[in-house]
Amino acid sequence: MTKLSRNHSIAKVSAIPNLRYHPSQRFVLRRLDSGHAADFAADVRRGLSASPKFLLSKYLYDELGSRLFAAICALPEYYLARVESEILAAHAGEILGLLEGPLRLLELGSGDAEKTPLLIEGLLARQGQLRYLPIDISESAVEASGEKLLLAYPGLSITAFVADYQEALQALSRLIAGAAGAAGAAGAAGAAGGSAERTLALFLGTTLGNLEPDEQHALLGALRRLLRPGDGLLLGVDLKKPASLLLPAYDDPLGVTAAFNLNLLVRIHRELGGEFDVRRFRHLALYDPERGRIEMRLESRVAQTVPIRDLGMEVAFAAGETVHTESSYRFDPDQLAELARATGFALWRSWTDAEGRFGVFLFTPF
Ligand code: AVI
Repeated sequence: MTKLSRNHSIAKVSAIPNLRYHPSQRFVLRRLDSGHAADFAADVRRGLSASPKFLLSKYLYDELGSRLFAAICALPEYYLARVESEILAAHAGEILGLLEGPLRLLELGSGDAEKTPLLIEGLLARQGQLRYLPIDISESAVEASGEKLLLAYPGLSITAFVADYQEALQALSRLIAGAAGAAGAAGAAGAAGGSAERTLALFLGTTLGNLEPDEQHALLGALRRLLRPGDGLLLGVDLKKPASLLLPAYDDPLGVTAAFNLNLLVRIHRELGGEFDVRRFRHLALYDPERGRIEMRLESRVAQTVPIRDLGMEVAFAAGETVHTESSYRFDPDQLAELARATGFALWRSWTDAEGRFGVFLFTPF
């Protein structure tokens, strides 16, 4: 497949900041996180001043981080991506058959959208045209996956949101309700709107697990406010299992996950002038059985002080001190159904692999 040249694929609309469109009008990209650089600086300051130290996991996904995550998904140890794809490939027809059409496809945390074609193809076969609304924090991933999908599927049009989920869902609900502001509303609302369409929302890859429980609740609540009875929410989550089966997926022998984690320090170096020597830190993956979550941390190998120029601060690390960089919660099916019920969703149907490692759950609003 030929790749569209970056310069020709998406043009900047100078009058409308943060809105870009594909010349064919099939790709609208809205970047909502206008305060992103300031947020990153403030969040790094807050996290590295705290005790214990932390960095928010959403910052793992700069351009290199997104590519490293795609590489993680190709690792044999990271069974999650493979098993979820197998479940979707086996049951996409059944999943789509439960929903009455025409549908638009909303995807939270779309990333490289590797698994989305499993549903896009079934929907295009059924309805000829499809509106796809991906939301992701990584602009490079949304751009690259959008270009690839547009080339592969002429019946597809895309309105992409580069934003936090909550921010994007608010913008989407305004568009869907037809209450979009003037800027860019015509193109984007056209791609999102259409009251006859139902919505199938995807939240795959166990990305829900990267949120804390209160954030999971808030996000599902925001999604519920956007969806109507008859719409669907397809959630893919990794199921609880012994640490011995989980940990290799988060500490692979090639060191790809370590690079993904350490890249956060590289990003602070590049964007904020943080003088980190990444060789003085190491990647850790731990399982907390009480909370049912994997934690990624960065451990300082030595006692050291690291200046961060743009923040005008120096961060002292003790030898062995760790910085929390990600939580990845596991789910059990009853707990997930309860969370969904508490936010206004009823379980419609669910599928797992033969070994019960991963679950795909279809919910509908009640
Ligand atoms: C994106 N997210 C669901 C991944 C996970 O498994 O929690 C991120 C990841 N972290 C380490 N490896 C993969």
